[in-house]
Parts: sequence; structure tokens; C-alpha cells
Amino acid sequence: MSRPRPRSAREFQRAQALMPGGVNSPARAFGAVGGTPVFMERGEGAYLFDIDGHRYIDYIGSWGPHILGHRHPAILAAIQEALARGTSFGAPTVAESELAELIIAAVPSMERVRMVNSGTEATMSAIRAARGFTGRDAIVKFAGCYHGHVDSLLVKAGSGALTHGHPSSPGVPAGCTQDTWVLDFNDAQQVRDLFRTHGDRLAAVILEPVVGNMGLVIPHREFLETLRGECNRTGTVLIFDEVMTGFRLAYGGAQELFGIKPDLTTLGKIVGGGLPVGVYGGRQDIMQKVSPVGPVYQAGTLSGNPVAMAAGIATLKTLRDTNPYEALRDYTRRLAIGLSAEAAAAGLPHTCPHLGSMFTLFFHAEPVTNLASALRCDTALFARFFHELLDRGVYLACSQFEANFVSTAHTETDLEVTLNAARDAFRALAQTV
Ligand code: KE4
Repeated sequence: MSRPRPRSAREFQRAQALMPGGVNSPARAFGAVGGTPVFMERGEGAYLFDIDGHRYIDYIGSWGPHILGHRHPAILAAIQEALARGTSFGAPTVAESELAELIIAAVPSMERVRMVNSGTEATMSAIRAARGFTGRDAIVKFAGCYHGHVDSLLVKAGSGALTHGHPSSPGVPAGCTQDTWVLDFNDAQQVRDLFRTHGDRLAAVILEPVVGNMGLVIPHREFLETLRGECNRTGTVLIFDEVMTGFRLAYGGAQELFGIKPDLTTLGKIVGGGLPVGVYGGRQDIMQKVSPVGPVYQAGTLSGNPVAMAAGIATLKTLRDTNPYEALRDYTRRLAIGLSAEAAAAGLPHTCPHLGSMFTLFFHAEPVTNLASALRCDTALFARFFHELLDRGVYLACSQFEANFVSTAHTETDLEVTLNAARDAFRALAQTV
């Protein structure tokens, strides 16, 4: 079944002599699954096409942005129309206000927003705003959650940091993380214990309200409610990092789904429609601390770039006006149930949680509820599963510790092809375990 990819192999060799690992983001390096990363030439709807001429059903969607599939006509038209007026002016544009209005209408907790260029910038800036607002230094994160490569948050991080085995990165001085507490996700008692002893010192808690960066880990409602209550009691800023879940799980994100209102929210991925956009925002009294109205400095040459704004506006308007979330949930549910049935038929221990248009197939029989349980997955088996699917034209996230994404472009035929490929892949695995 192997699909020869000689051009990817040659291009990877070339890239490795130019960029660390031959990539511009470790998540793409196939570090967790081995083999040579596939160099892509173009995307179309639910599909990616590599430089060796192979087509893949794409469940990464550029790690989340392409909820509407590749090259959605409304997004392309908006980008082209913006390009006709220029690429960047270093001055305010109407498009920034238009995207801000769409975000604020979709996410009521975000009373004021600031555009930046990546999820990392958004989380870094949100932490700074929370510290500036409270005058406190200590922050709390959860093991396995990934919030971008922010110094103070690269502690027991997920995603690529987990995949590449460096969840706490060298190069980050102790001074950057000495004020970072790391608790276990979904452990409400740990939260209560920490807040009881240190609550008045905590500037912020930051979490992925629904985790994608351990693979998909769904929160216990009590955990989220405890966080909200403890932050209310101590004046700690509750930050929902919705870079992945924003506009993904619902138009209003995970906070709409779970009915929990954070003080600050970070966004990325979908909000830029495939172009570089991050956003942070929330309570007006906190955001008023941000420069130039307040003393918390944050800036960016290309922040609010008009071409990226146009892509974000077109994406959000399309999601708002078509409301595809029920259809996305239905496809994802049937896919996850089908994958689980095929894995069970092959006798392979697994769980396949799904929520909205996100899913992960874990090679671990018990539910994955936190980092410790995620680390019990059979990552070697996952790596083989990944390549069995890849060689059958199905492109999953190249790590056990990532979520997969369904788009509005995925069809019934794609679902059938995916499940047939998974059945054959599981059978191939079962013969060797
Ligand atoms: P970026 O700086 O990569 O735009 O966003 C960082 C980030 C922040 N918060 C959450 C919840 C995120 O998932 C991310 C980035 N996600 C990874 C995939 N798990 C991006 C892929 C990559 O690093 O190449």
C-alpha cells in the first residue's frame, strides 16, 4: 500500500540543510510518527495534494484554521479584494473594526479585543494584561495544555513540546517559570487546594477549556465551575485559551458550549481564515490596561493586517450565516463511532473521544482525562496507524497528542473512504501486535 514520495524525500533533505529539522514548526516534522514529512503543493476543500501527486483527505486543516476547507471561495474572494488595495499600511483600517465587531458579537465575554499575529502572541499578551491588571506575578497552567511557545508557559506543555519530549524547554530561564504553577487538568481539588493557600497571589489561570494539545481531552464541568468560582473569590483572572476551540466547537467557542464566562479569551487559527491572526480580549476593565490607553505595553507591526482581517471577516461571516455546527458535529460523531467500531473489531485497545468537529483516536483503553493518562497511550502503535492511513490517502495529525478536525468540505464519500481505510489499517496493525 506504500505510496512512494520521492519528491518529498528530496525536498526534506534540502530543507534540513536550511531550517532546524527542515520545518518552520516542529509539529510538522513527523517527530512522533517517524518517516519523512509530506510536502504539500496545494489544498482544495477537504483535500491536500502533495508534490508527488498524491491526494489526502485532510483532518488537520492547517492545525485548525480550515473549518470551511481549503480555498473556500468567499475567503479567497475577500483576500483578493483586499490585496487589490495593498497588503499593509501600518495605520488603522476599517477591516480591523469589522473583525472586532464580529468577534465581540460572537463571544460576549470579549468586551474589548486586540489583534496580534499568532496564538502565542495572544496568550503571551493576555498573561501580561492579567499581571498588569492584578499587580500579581503568579500564574497557573495545566500539565499537557499548550498555549504557544511563551517562556512562562513552556512548562509541562502539550502539542509539539510533548511530542518531541521537551515539555519544559531548555533556553527558558528559571526566572521565567518560577511564578508558574502547574496543576493536573480536570483536578478540581488541586485547584481548591492551591487557591486556598495562594489564591491572593495568583494573577491568572490559563487553560484550554477543551484540550486539543494532549489529543482531545474534555473537561469535567465541576473542574471548570471550580476555576470560575475560585477566580471570582480571589480576583484571579480566568483566561480561556480558545486559539483552537474558538469558532471551532461552536460559533461562541467552548465558553458558549459549557456556559462558563472567562475574564479573558485568546483566539487564533479560524479567526484568521488561514492567515496569521491571533486575538486576545475580554473584560473592558482589564483591556483598558493595555497600551496606549493603559501602561501594559504590547504592539505589532503587522497586527490587524488588512489582508488577514479580510480572511477572518469572510470566515466568521460564513460561519455566522451558515451555522454549520450541527452538521459538523454529526459527521464527527459518525466518524468517531465508526473508527471506534473498526478498532474494536480489530481487537485494539482504544478510545475515540469527539466534541464538535474535533476528535482523537487514543491507543489506550481507558478515557484520557489528563496528561498522565495521555502518556499511557501506545504512541508506537499510533505512529504505525498514522502511516497506514497516510498510505491510504488519509491525513491525520502526526502525533497521538493532537486533535483532528472536520471541515464543512468533508463529504459522505470522504467519511466512507476514511472508515474503509481505517478498517484496513487496524487489520494490518492487529496482525503484528
Ligand atoms: P500559534 O502561535 O501556533 O498560532 O498558536 C499557539 C497555540 C496557542 N494555544 C493553543 C490552544 C494552540 O493549540 C496553539 C497552537 N496549536 C498547535 C497545534 N496543536 C499549532 C501547530 C504548530 O505548533 O505548528
